[in-house]
Amino acid sequence: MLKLFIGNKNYSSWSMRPWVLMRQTGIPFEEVPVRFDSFDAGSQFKQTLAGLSPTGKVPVLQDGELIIWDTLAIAEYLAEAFPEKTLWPQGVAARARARSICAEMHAGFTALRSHCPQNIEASLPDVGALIWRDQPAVRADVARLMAMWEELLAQQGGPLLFGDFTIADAYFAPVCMRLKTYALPVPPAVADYIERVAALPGVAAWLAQARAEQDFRAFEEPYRLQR
Ligand SMILES: N[C@@H](CCC(=O)N[C@@H](CS)C(=O)NCC(=O)O)C(=O)O
Repeated sequence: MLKLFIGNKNYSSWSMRPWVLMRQTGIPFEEVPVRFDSFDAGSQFKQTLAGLSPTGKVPVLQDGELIIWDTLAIAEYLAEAFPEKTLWPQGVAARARARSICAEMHAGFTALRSHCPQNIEASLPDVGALIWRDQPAVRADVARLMAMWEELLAQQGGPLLFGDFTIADAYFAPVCMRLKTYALPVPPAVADYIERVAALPGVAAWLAQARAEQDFRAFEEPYRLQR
């Protein structure tokens, strides 16, 4: 049985991607939660991952003796291991496009990621309004996302970025949730896409479990003193 090591569901956007991918597509796996205490070398989190992940980060996928770390590598491994699940879109051009936007997400959108950390159970519209007013780099990240999603939804005809659910939607599911948490402005077609993503059974299951965690970690919450 595949084992997926993940962080707190409320906070860990990288963990959310492969978990949603596997849950939504019915790939069986055992989940191993590794609670965030801190990311210091002596933390329980780092000690649990020592000897498992060379980066000391989650997610990590274990398939027998094989360890796969880093979200993109995990997604590619799953796509190869479960070809019948068509995790990437069908068609060479669509696949190349999907890989491009996942790689763009993997390496980019740093302003959005740092100013609007994942916090599924929170609603922070006032914080979002200040960030929107004061952070041009966040506005630029969101503008790029809107252009990307609007173009894909128009070209592919929806309901998801490449029609049916693919790795690309798993990749952007945490971004959808950030846009909701911080109530950042999005055009109607994108707002509808965000709601469709949030309603996917695999995403909805993650959101419900994230809300049930009720585990306040101050170092993950720059904008709140308590839940
Ligand atoms: N590029 C990595 C990033 C993983 C990552 O940053 N995970 C965070 C949790 S969301 C983590 O484990 N952080 C611990 C640390 O920074 O020491 C991936 O795609 O898996």
